[in-house]
Amino acid sequence: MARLVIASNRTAAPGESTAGGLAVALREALTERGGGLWFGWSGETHDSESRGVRLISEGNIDYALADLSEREYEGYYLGYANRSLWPVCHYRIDLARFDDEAFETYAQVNRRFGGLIHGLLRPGDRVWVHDYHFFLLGQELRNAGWRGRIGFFHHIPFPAPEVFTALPQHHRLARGLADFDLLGFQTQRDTRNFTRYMVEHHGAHHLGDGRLAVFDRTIEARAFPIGIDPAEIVAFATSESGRNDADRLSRMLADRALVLGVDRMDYSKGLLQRIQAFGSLLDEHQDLRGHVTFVQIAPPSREGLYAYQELREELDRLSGRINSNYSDLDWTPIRYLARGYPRETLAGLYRKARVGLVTPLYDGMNLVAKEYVAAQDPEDPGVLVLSEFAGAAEQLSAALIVNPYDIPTMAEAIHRGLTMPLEERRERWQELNRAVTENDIARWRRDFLAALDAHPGSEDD
Ligand code: ADQ
Repeated sequence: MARLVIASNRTAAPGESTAGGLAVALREALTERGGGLWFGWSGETHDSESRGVRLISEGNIDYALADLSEREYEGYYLGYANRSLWPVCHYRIDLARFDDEAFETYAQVNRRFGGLIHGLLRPGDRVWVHDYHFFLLGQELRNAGWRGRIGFFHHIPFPAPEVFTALPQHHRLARGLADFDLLGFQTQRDTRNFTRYMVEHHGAHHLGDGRLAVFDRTIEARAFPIGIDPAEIVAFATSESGRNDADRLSRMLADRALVLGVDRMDYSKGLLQRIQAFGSLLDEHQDLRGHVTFVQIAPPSREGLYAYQELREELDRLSGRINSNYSDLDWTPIRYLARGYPRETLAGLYRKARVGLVTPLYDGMNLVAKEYVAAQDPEDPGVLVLSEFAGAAEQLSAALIVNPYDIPTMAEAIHRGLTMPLEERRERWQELNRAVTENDIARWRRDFLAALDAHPGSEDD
């Protein structure tokens, strides 16, 4: 079997704290293939432009880690990736900054990393590149002389062409993307957006079966919805530490129902609207006051960016206002915890929550929605309230689907979740759990890698 070589901005190398869904998924993909190589940024920055990679091995996985200079970190990571591409892909052109110098640094890092990876490749390797940090990595590998297959998976939304073209450098990005052989997206929605963009702006021709002829190349664009490992989440939720942490929370809640949100602190996650909806629930349903508690877990991320600092301040203000309106001697309506928790703890809390609120304004997939479903007690499951703009809504239609901008309707969905009869909760959960189990993480990586293996391929394969 061909060796798998993965490139993503961060890795799950020993000592890394990035234990999110993506890192777990990619580690499993490598382990299942009998090992392989995983390239990424080490997380270290230096004053000077340091070169080269550090190699570490763990089990059958070799990690190749490269540092960034301070200038690269500013321009590539904080700048173009997270101040231009992230907001545009999440339909927030208003928050995007377009800076040619940041783009040039982004392109330089893709070039430097492309050269480093190329030096590690062997004939016949399958290269799988991840996410918006590396739009130009396929092109740089081609420039360095690599003719083998390269796949790309886009974890975040691919917006409508009318939005993507706001990026002043979108032509260069498109040319770079066309050097991948297979491009994977989370949803049909994203695949359609990308295809329409390539057809309308770059004269791509449909060749059938998701294949496109563009820039003198044949590429394939398809949806591969990412999933989770449901058995692992069940094991976490029922583990001793998962149950202990849920019990600690239960003591604080007394007999009150729990409404739970778990997100990275990001403006795409709809946190302000969600808190407003909970406030509106308390405004409209006096009987719930004192009987329901909303816990929002949201560890800060990308704190070097102004938009994120501002969000944090607004969250503090808004939750503080609702709490000061409604708190009583023995009840605080909103508990907002700005920190991360171990996965066992999160799974234990998911299982405890009567309502799981996953209401992003836009999201590639959203693994929290799937983790919430997997963690439920089949005999007494909670209710998922899910944004129609999360990629997960394409598969999880048995959730209570809401428009996250529609605050009163979201408040009513929370109310419906809190009062839903057991039988309906069970029926909905069974359907949701089937979707989560059928589209699990193993299927995602197998389908993607099988499609990459089946691609007509390139001359050196
Ligand atoms: P994210 O935007 O990070 O990922 P999401 O998929 O919901 O969003 O979460 C990733 C992981 O982080 C989950 O496994 C979750 O358990 C964990 N996590 C979230 N909050 C946490 C907390 N407070 N403490 C500890 N862990 C926490 C991007 C895209 C998504 C896409 C994923 C995977 O934005 O749309 O689903 O990649 O492709």
